[in-house]
Amino acid sequence: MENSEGQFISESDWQFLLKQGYLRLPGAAGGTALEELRSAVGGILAKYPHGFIHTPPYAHIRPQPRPDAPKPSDHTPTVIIPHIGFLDTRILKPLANPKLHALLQRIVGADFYLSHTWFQMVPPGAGRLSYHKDRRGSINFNILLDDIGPKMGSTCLVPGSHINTPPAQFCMKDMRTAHPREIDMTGNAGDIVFFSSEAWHGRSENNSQKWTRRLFYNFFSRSSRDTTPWHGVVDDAQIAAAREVIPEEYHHMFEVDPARTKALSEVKGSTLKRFGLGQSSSNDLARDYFYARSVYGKSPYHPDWPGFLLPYTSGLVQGSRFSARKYVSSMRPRPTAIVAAQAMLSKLRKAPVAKRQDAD
Ligand SMILES: O=C(O)CCC(=O)C(=O)O
Repeated sequence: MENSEGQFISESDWQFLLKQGYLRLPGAAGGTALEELRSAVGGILAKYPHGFIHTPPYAHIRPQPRPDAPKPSDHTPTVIIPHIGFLDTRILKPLANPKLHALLQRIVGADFYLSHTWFQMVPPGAGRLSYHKDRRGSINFNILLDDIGPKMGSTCLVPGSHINTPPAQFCMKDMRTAHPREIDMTGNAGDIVFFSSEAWHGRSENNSQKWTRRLFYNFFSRSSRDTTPWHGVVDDAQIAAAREVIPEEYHHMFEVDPARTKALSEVKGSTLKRFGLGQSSSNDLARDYFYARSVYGKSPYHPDWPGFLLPYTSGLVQGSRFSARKYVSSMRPRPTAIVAAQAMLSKLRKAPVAKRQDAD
């Protein structure tokens, strides 16, 4: 898993990732690594053939196995196995690679977390997952366990949309339909595909006759999250077993320390910069705008904490400079009016009835 430059990815691949928000690495987990991953997943699927009932990742609830197969009409029509790296630690072995570790550190800074691992198997006929952006300060990669072509249930994404774009709901008439510039994260079994959580992304429909299987790995910068989905859900023995397959100097991936995150999340600078970096802003337009203005095209490094990142940033923010024109011109009047009306309605619904009557 290294290229001719002795790195996990070449400099031109790095530039591509910065600009486009995704990167395909053909065969990076191929050969015996792929065989081992498939064997581990096969053993887990034999035990949990229908996967687990969907549980929000940060609910800190232990997921329960599904008694029956998901149906295409279900809210979650795919077979999902959360925390799969802790069910068979062979799935975590790719993370022991120092070159991969260095790349992840370049993206999510010193002391990053392994936030989440999961497996997803997409049945034939499964529909699309709508476009969205996820919380900031993280990076994902998939390992493809099957050859996956276009419209076979892979992650889909709009290239370059991780920078200078508002949340998808302000920009798309229907977030369930394919964007004109959409690409599918296709490839062969054993390929690794990186994608930014901040790009407009979703999952394409599976129009093929085959189930398609992928492993997901998600990492967070320590200044952007004070916990992980697995914390309090997997037991101590599982964490100890996971640490066994990872060199000691990378054990920070399994260490949760909210006080440290709190210290790292302190930001100095203008009121607007502190507002922009005060919370993960992917669905709040005003905060999102000031975040964008404060970080794009600039160094993400925290001035007071060498090697650590400013909260909610990643190494990818350096990819393009902030452009107010590009940001605002991505918005569409109708979707924006709809989001604004929905926000107003939800505020009214939350207001106490007496207060509303007074106002009337
Ligand atoms: O590939 C998929 O199933 C969608 C992934 C996704 O939306 C995510 O990881 O946030």
